[in-house]
Amino acid sequence: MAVLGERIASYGDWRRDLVAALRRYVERVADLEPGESAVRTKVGELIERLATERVSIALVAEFSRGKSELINALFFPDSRERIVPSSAGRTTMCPTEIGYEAARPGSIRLLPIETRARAESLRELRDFPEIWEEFAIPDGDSETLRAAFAMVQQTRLLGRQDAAALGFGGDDEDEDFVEIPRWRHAIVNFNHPVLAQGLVLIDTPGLNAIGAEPELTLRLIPESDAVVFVLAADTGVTASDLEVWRRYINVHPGLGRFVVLNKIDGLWDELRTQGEIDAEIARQADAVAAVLGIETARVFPVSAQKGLVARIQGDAQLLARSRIKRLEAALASELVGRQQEIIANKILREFDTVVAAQRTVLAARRRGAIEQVAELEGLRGRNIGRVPYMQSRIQTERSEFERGLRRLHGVRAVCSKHARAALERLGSSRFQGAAQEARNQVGASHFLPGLRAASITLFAQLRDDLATADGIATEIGTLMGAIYRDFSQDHGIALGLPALMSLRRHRDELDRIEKVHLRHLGALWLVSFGRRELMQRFFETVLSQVEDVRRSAGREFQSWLRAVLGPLEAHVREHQSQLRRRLESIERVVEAADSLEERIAEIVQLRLAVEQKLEFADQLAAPVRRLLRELATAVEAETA
Ligand SMILES: Nc1nc2c(ncn2[C@@H]2O[C@H](COP(=O)(O)OP(=O)(O)O)[C@@H](O)[C@H]2O)c(=O)[nH]1
Ligand SMILES: [Mg+2]
Repeated sequence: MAVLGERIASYGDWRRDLVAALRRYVERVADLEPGESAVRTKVGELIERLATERVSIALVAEFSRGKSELINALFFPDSRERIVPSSAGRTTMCPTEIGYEAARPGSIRLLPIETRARAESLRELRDFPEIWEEFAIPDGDSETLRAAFAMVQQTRLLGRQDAAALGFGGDDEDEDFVEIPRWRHAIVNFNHPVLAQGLVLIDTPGLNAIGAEPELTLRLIPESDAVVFVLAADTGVTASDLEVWRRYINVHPGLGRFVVLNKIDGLWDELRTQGEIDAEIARQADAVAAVLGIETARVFPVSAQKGLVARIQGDAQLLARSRIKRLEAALASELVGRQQEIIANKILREFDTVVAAQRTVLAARRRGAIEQVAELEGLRGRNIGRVPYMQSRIQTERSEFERGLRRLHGVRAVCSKHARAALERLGSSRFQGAAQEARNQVGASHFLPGLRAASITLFAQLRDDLATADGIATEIGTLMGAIYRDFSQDHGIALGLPALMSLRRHRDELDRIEKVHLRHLGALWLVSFGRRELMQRFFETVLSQVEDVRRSAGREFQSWLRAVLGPLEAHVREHQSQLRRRLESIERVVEAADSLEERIAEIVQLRLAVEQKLEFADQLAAPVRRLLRELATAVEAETA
């Protein structure tokens, strides 16, 4: 298998192993009370995240630059034939997602172009299976698969007016009819090893067929993990290539971008030396980098076609000349490697936090047992005279603790009130209200400034909500931090201070969406001549994206809140029951219900049991930690 395929496969294997290790962890964690249900919930979330993890690559270019051939060469060389049809002319007419979800049968799903007239965004339309046309693709049936791809090429003729209503302007102003794509979006679900590991490819059509599809600019491209922009050596950077670059790629600066200069085999000239050819390729790569305003190192000259042929025929020399491996290595380490590193770090952090919280409760129980044994040992040799003193000391401790608890409950009530206010700010109903208002404004507005104003108001409100929630989080963090400190000083409950939370990331994301949106708005206004349904559809996409940011901010806030308020609760209960046990022990010894030595032995036993649990906790977490840490070092080694 190709390097990239192997890398994706090993990432998939790693995720599967990790999920298995986490499942084993959850199965046995019941033996580890306390706080076991919190652990269970958290680990369940982690498993869910790993299972739905995907690596997506969008290929963007004008038609005929070789996107489809590149997909074949990079991802399907083992199939020994072209999986994605590649030919001269406009082949891909609509954005096509190629991936594999095991939960559904192999198929192609096609969304008719007429759905562009509907108000819902593409994201929402995914939830209406009845409006998609679906054709089965049996496993391993590449014949049917090819037929499915042929459907993606279908077009239809539409009157100029109707075409314009769907966002397509014709090339030739004199024609009465315009040829437009038949489908708006295609999803291919095909059982192939690399796809089954979670790779999703997004093949996009050239500029003409894209028309005014907001989803591509606002979602498909920015939400993919990397974008591969394909140019061809024989055409250089044309005006429309540049348009694609500016409109669809260069607006997303944070994106992992790879620029491919394809078809370098056209420069292989028998009458020239290899040195001359290499110099020519280097010169072209420099020129591309200069025009696009990127570093030459980001330009990958390749021959997709020769790369595919070389792989199929096992021709090592041709493979080297195709230079496909350098592109692959970059994608493997920068894209898959980085993705894996990010996910490993995130999961390690969350797993450790939840496991550590449980561990500190056990450690407190162990310390309590040790102290209690020391206390009882003080009663040896009929030192009964000390009993009233000890009893009153524990009573004092207890009432001090009760005071602390009352303070904790007070602070918690304040925090809860604050938290409710923040969650209300980040809540769905407030957002829906604002969205509806903006929709009405957009619907009523016939002019670009009106649209712009509605958007700006909506973004400003949400930004303000996020800032307010951030402020509230800081306040809660400060209040709880003080309580944590008090409990650790006064009652020896050693807990790490709660982590701070910031919705900075969400605010940045919002800024990014707004920028792209406002920039796109002007361009869209020009091509659609202010057609209301187009503007509305565009706006719906923006809304659904903003809604995602809001939802994610709300979830983040809530899970942070649980992390801040939760652990102390478990410790408080633990501490309370320890105080009660200490008093009980002394009383029972005084009443001679138990002999002192028996009681001491019992508590030593208890301590041993807790120590076993601590050991077991570490053992249980070890396989999960190993998988996560192993990876961190592997990634470091690779980039070194
Ligand atoms: N010489 C040469 N031709 C290529 C190469 N890659 C693709 N092509 C040809 O360019 C045309 C368009 O390729 P295709 O993959 O369909 O382009 P797409 O429209 O970007 O998907 C086809 O005729 C391919 O055979 C290459 O590396 N070298
Ligand atoms: Mg194609």
